[in-house]
Amino acid sequence: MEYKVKDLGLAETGAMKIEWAESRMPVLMYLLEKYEKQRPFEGQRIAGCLHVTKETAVLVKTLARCGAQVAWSGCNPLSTQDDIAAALARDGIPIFAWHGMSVDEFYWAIERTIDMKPSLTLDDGADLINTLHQKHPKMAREVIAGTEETTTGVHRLRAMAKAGALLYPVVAVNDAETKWDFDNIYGTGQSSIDGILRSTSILFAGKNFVVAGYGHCGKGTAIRAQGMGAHVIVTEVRPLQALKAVLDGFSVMTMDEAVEIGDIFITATGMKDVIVKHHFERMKDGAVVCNTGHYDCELNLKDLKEITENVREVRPNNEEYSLKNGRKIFVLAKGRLVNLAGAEGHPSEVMDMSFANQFLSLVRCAREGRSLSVDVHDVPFEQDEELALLKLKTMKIEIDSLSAEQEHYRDDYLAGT
Ligand code: RBV
Repeated sequence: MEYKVKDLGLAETGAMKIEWAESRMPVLMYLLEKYEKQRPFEGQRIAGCLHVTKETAVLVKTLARCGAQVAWSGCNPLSTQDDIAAALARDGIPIFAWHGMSVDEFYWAIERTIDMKPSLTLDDGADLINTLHQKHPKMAREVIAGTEETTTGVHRLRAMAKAGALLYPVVAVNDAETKWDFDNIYGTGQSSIDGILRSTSILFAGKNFVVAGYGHCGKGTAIRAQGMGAHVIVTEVRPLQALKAVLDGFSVMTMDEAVEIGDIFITATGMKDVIVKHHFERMKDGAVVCNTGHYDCELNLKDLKEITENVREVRPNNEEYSLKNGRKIFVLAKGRLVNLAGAEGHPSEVMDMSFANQFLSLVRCAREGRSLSVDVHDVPFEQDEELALLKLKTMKIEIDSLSAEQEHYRDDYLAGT
């Protein structure tokens, strides 16, 4: 079997972490038990491109135990946990991922997973789908269907579908309520703070914490920073989101204003050039800057380098930029996802729901993929409800249900007052 990881000797540490994650992912474990005998992926070749974390490893092992032949690469050059990659390689998964790979190596790794001629794909950020479409269109036409994990990827795939460029159907796992209303808010919120703390050990209380973008990820990060006593400032371009941030109790202003007072900056927009040269130039001495959006283009680090005299790594994932104006700015995780590069990504409990959605969506792709139109499809509402109920059950929380009489009342338009 072919694989490429940093050090196979790390496998035992990785295996222990995977076991830990399994114990906190009861919904996915329930689905494994339910589907293992049915083997819904018998004969399927699943290529995956998603952060190599302990939670992802649980998903990969679940797919393999349900009959799939799986090949894997990471979806970000800095997010692979080398001990997890080693554990998967030791378990016989063809995995091509290591922390700190170059962009060329990143695409090389994707190509190695494409070597298996996948029948199903799993993406986080659409890089695998994109590579298949650009470099191997003939093979792409033969893929039954795929899934997409994140907001940025779904945006790109919808644009591809609109332009008529999409060659096989894709399920937008990100848009399931049991994914984005939890993973994107509480997962990103906690793991981004985690990444900032591990790379700085900074005090949050009393700091001006600037969040660019008030989507689900920005909101999650804002509420968690506020909970730690920071004064949260939000910057936005969308009037509705800005208004929501105001009524949630945050200060809203332009980035031009925020740069003068911010102590910590985090971008969560999915857009490029959110913080550029004229912003960096006016930041306070000692400002900490990072990103939690999918790609590393939100902070324009090329701009920052142009006004910098010297760069040195002062702690893991923390680079000090000494500016020509005499101030210092600290950039975390080279502007890549601070929660995955600087910490371990979202906690297992929340990935349980995201990856249960991935699993059920892939089962759907394997069974019905050929009859899906070539488009971006939503996760069915029934799947969301089933997973929410399962999650509540594993938490030993019971809820009420409506009586037949109450159901009738809801739909009775003649009821009056
Ligand atoms: N993400 N995965 C993890 N612990 O495996 N953490 C975050 C993990 C995913 C998350 O679902 C999000 O949509 C995506 O990373 C962004 O690339």
